Amino acid sequence: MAPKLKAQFDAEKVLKDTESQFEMIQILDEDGNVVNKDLVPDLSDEQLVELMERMVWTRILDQRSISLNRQGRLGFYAPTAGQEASQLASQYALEQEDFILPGYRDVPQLIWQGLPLTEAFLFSRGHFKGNRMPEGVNALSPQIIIGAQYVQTAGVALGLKKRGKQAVAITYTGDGGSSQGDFYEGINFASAYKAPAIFVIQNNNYAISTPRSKQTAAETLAQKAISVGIPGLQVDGMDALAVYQATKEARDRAVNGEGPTLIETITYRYGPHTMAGDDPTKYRTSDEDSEWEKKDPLVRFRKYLEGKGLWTEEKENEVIDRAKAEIKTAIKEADNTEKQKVTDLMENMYEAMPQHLAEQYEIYKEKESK
Ligand SMILES: Cc1ncc(C[n+]2csc(CCOP(=O)(O)OP(=O)(O)O)c2C)c(N)n1
Repeated sequence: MAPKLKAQFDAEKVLKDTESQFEMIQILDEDGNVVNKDLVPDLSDEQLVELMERMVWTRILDQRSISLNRQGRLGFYAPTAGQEASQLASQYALEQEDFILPGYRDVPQLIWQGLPLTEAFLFSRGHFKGNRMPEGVNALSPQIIIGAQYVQTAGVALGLKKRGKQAVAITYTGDGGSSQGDFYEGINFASAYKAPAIFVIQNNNYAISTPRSKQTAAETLAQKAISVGIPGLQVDGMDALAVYQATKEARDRAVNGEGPTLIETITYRYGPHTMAGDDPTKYRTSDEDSEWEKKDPLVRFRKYLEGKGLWTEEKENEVIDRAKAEIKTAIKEADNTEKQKVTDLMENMYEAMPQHLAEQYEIYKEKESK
């Protein structure tokens, strides 16, 4: 029997009306043409070039990291190619005093916020030195527990508010992460306290092998913001200008005391989920891959900059050579870093060690001194 409310309340219409508010925001189309003039961010030519340089540099880092991983010279690695606009244009909208709470794929944002590359490689190897942020880099280590960083971000953002800082906490999860309990708890808590937080969902269409279509019945992930009373934006995550502008506006709202924003970036990872062994050909078709490659963030931004006379092949090659040289130096430095000892692990885990570990600590200290 149809619900009695039906006559008064057209559930399908309410749903459709709601969802229609979350259409994907785009500024540059796939050919680098401006399709939304009113939204073009206020960035100087130098800033546009800098953002492109960072994307090119990071694409090279991804290629080299995959190869170093295959040679057994890196540890954990989650590929980033395809997600450069989503990751780097959002980071570009931040200030140095802002806090980043990244997921395991978000090492590039940390690097551009100031984490030295050597340390990023040490993080990949599980070394404690790769899990310590340098002075002046406000960030936590990449989170492995899916969604946990959303709850932590609500707390960090509330802390910033209570201390009267003009700063925000930004966090990233994936489409899979948006199904976790922590996701909802984080956005709800931050909204209730109007904490200066930016919650990014990088929707790269897959949570390992699980497609986005199996994740939720919701038409968009951005619309989840409605349930906690904050704005949600769905943005073309292959469009650096759109990602930058959305994050910039979210940051402005947050520091003005208007509370958090949820941003869903529509993106794609070209590589496997991680280098630990999943095979994307088992869950994606090559046609799907090529459709996304046409949307590539670097290709589109390059065309835009070339149209403005700001980018050349020569310039791109310079960045590629610089990236390769810097990566070579950093991996050597990582190789030359003293190996992690058991006592390092214990010292970095506890402020005050429990008695049974304190005893073991002495035993290891003795062994390591030989
Ligand atoms: C709480 C928790 N459950 C399960 C896992 C195992 N796991 C690691 S990555 C992953 C998929 C995450 O997908 P998504 O959030 O879409 O992020 P993406 O890796 O695509 O960026 C899962 C289930 C985990 N790390 N933490």
